[in-house]
Amino acid sequence: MRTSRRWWSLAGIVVGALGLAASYLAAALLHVRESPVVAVAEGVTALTPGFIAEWAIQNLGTSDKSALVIGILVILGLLFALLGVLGRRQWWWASLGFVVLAVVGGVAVAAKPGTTGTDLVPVFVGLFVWLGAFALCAQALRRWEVVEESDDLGHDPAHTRRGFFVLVGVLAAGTAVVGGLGRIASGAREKVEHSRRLLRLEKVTEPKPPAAARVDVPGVPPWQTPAEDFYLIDTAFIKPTLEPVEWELRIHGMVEREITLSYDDLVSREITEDWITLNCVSNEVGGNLIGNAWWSGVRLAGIIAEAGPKEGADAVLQTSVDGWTCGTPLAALTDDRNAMLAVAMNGEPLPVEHGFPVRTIVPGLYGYVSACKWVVDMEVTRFEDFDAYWTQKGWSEMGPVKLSSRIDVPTQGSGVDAGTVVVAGTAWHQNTGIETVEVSLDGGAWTPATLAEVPSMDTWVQWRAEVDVDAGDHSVRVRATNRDGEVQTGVETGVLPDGATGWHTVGFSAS
Ligand SMILES: Nc1nc2c(c(=O)[nH]1)N[C@H]1C(S)=C(S)[C@@H](COP(=O)(O)O)O[C@H]1N2
Ligand SMILES: [Mo]
Repeated sequence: MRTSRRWWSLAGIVVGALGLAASYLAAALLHVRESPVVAVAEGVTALTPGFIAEWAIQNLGTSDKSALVIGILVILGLLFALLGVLGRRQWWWASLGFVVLAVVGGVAVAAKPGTTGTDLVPVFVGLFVWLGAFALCAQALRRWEVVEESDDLGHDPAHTRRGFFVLVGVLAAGTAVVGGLGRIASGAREKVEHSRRLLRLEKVTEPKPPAAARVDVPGVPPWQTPAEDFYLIDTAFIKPTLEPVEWELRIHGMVEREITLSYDDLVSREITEDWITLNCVSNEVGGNLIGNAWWSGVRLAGIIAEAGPKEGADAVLQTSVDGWTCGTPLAALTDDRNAMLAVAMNGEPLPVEHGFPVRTIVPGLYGYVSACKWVVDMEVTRFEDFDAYWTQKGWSEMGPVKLSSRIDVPTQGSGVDAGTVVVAGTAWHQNTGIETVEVSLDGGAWTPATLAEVPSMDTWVQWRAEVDVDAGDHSVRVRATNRDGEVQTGVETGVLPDGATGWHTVGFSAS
């Protein structure tokens, strides 16, 4: 005897709901803009003929969107029940059905502009849960069937039946918990995004990237990096959601006077603004863990002077609200470079993932020793007295940015027309500045590139050069010289412990 359809469809529904909840939680935690169900809803809207959409808006008013999501959930519920029943014949029919649903969700997510691989993670999480949980249910139901069929008195049918219901109960409870967590995670995020939108930072000005800072070569990234394209590196699985009214920075340790700053205290101070390029120590030669933005904030030199560092202090141990730490040389925060507590990036309050409401920015230091996001604590101390997050994992205590350069055009492995080829890219040595950039074709003589004009020594510098090539395979490499006359080393080292070195080399072929 087969276990009844009813129980298989129940299994389908429970498993389906759990997968949706898991995917919702994953989307909330990863701050994916398009959770799969919402993406499907939007896809349906986009594909809906205008008159139907119009009808929905007229009749359902502003609740048309939730009506659509609810409608999709109801349809999904029916589909899940159907998949459960299909699974009764062949378990893999159900699995195939779940895969098809995941593909629909994945396509809807991928169809949205600007999606990245991360946006698809919730789809995979959901599918993984569907397949795993359905396999468990199918196994429990089969065991029940086998026991009912056999006359073996050693097995108690009531017992195996209970096994299935316990499993269903556990999965349903799991759905409630996972869905609730997703609700909390997305709620906190929505709340902080809302506060962020409402913030008016009156003294913060719009970025005006100088036209002369660009070389006009297609394929070279913009000189000003838009916030949404700015590389993201942190250890936070769940990005902290810190309201400006909750934010407080305590400056203590080896100081004459402890200081505690509120957000209002901070933004009522004099604002400093600057173009500063930030990069990661883990950036490989030629890599893209680097970006340039217009940062607005308050200079740390003044704030630290108010606290009055004591004799012997040489470091500031910074801690973020989620417990990440970094050790910054005290001198870099108090000398005349524009080290700041930044509140805005490219003229807007910091994006949540870039440290809202306040982060540190220090020109000339890699992010891991300076650019603390969601910063809430600064202890003036000595390097010998602490280990920070990355230094205890083998990275160097000091992290000054290394003189570097990168070729963006032509790209590795590309094909170009023989003759004159434009080579272009960027070079950087924040807090020192770039003096010259040179390229070398096929290991030949170094020839100077033309540099675009930058407003300060703290940003990357775009450059372009021309080389003449015959048909065939070629390679071009780049090196920079800084304003102190130091020439970028060609010695190749990896990113550990204090940043990669070597000349970026690109192979291309001309025909
Ligand atoms: N709170 C916190 N701040 C942090 C990090 C982190 O993991 N947690 N990573 C640092 C590193 S290694 C870098 S390179 C920069 C990256 O800043 P971004 O993500 O805004 O580009 O942030 C720094 N600040
Ligand atoms: Mo980094």
